[in-house]
Amino acid sequence: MTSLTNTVVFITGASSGIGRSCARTFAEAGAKLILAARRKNRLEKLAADLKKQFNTETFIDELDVRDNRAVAKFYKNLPVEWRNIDILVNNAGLSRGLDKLYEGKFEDWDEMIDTNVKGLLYVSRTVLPGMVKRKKGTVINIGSIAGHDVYTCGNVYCATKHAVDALTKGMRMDLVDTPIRVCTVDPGLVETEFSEVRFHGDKERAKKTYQNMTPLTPDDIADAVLFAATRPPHVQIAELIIMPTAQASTTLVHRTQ
Ligand code: NDP
Ligand code: 8X3
Repeated sequence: MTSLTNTVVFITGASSGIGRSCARTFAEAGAKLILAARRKNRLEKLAADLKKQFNTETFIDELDVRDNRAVAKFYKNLPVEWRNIDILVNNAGLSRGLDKLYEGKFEDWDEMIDTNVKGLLYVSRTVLPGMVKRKKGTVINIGSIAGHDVYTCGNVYCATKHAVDALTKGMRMDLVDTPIRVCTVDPGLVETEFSEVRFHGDKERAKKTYQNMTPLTPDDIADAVLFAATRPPHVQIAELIIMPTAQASTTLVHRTQ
């Protein structure tokens, strides 16, 4: 495993779920962390915990990845010693609603497209030029099995994750003449706040997503992200698809009852 000492890792959506687990996993491996999300209070708590547990250096700030000006400002405000980002984890993302397309809500569609597709683009467009200039860097996009498959009422969310898959492939092509590596980690069911967000805060409905089966934990995904990030420089992990053992596709989940 490549050492992560003095490595700067930028994780979007670090206030919860997979992003927060990635922060902890990279902190334990000795990296320095730039953590962004809209809920800054959560980032402050996480940074304090990581300092205490692993003596991790962090730079945290509030960021809404949907706002391209805010993304540019976030980067511009980074102290100079934090600008040389070695690893970018494009994790910020969400689903909203589970409706038939002809009954979908415009605001749900806008939020998913603006976050999962445009947010990932804005952050990548901001960070990649520095990586290209320094001839060093790894980008890890958090896609989904929903980027390979479509399920009933998943229409727009699945479309955004198909877009992440296409953008990952496009990035890899555009960077093939550089040492920069581009990877996508594509999980199936992971128990996080994802379903609660999808169902607009309906905790009972969210819980049912993971009922009578063992879902992945966010740490399972963070492990895979760390693995991809720590291969020797000539090894590019292009894609990792990870599902719970009880899941075979977006539509086939074995439940014990
Ligand atoms: P969580 O809801 O637990 O975490 C989502 C994170 O994204 C939060 O930290 C949230 O922070 C952040 N986020 C959302 N919108 C924005 C925004 N506009 N700007 C900045 N940050 C934002 O869900 P997960 O951890 O599960 O989701 C992480 C990624 O994993 C997503 O891309 C999701 O699509 C993907 N994924 C999840 C799966 C699952 O089953 N859970 C499976 C496959 C993929 P805040 O609200 O503070 O801004
Ligand atoms: C989240 C996984 O199957 O709920 O991306 O769409 S799924």
